[in-house]
Amino acid sequence: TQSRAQSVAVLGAPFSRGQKRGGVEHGPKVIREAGLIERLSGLDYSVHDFGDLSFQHLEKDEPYMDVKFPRSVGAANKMLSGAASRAVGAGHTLVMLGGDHSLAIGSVSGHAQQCPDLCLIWVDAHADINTPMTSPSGNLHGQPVSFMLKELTDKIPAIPGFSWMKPFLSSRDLVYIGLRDVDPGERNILKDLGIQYFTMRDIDRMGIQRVMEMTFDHLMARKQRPIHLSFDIDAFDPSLAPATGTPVNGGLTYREGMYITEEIHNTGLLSAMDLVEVNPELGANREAVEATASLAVNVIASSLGQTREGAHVSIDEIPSAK
Ligand code: B3U
Ligand code: MN
Ligand code: MN
Repeated sequence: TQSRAQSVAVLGAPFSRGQKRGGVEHGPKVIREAGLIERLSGLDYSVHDFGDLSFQHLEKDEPYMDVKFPRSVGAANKMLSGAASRAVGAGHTLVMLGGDHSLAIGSVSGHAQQCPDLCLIWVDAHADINTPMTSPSGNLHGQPVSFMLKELTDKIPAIPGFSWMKPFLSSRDLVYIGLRDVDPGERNILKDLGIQYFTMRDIDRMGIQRVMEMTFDHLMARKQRPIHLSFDIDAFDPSLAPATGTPVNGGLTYREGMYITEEIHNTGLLSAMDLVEVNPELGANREAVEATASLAVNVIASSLGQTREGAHVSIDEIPSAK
């Protein structure tokens, strides 16, 4: 039996208030302009483009403790969570285009409403697991995972805008790949909760093949379950993905990125994914922006079954020479 859904829902989330740099709200637009819909249609999916959510702009949204734009981030994610849940519930594989990474709160929680046993693969230079108390910046794009984890329930203060959600994920159902910029408080949480993570150093040591094997061993040990892939474009080396808010040297190569996503596709279990933090206002020039956006399209296409081996269309035999 083939568990792969034959239809994909694309949902744009033009939102940037999880961090302080403008421009990341234009991510969905440039990723579409790089040919996303055509590429997915070419992979034989029926593609349902749900367009972009329109988030309401709150004039007044004062910080709560150090947390910036709590009501805006909370409301955007509430809306996204509902839309994600409906898309997955309708049988689509969801592709959410960000926007900043605070949006994972909505997409993963909406996905989890339909698939309570999902697991989460977080590909990122950063762990995004600060709590409002450990965050050095107050930016919510550095905190989404902490809001999801049941084990952190009593470490998260009641933030305005977040009363609609409660933690839904166990720390054992999460794996990180690509980490290289982790705050001290975040490292404590990772160690404390025994979260499985692979830094760039681990990839250097073991190779990406072993890392992916260990990822699936960890997540699927007891049973197969739906995968949510949350892919931050800054996981890649800045030479490949320059148009992003917080680039960190020493990132994934193109081939490592393609291997990760091919392996995820090959499980047949991918149920929803995010592609976040493409910021067209931060590329040095048009080429830099286009390279980043087209890399995003390649990540999504590869996650959904585009292979470097070529597609297996059913032809009966190799055409003979006349
Ligand atoms: N860990 C830092 C920096 C950061 C997190 N995510 C991104 N940057 N993209 C923080 O602000 O929490
Ligand atoms: Mn991130
Ligand atoms: Mn990041």
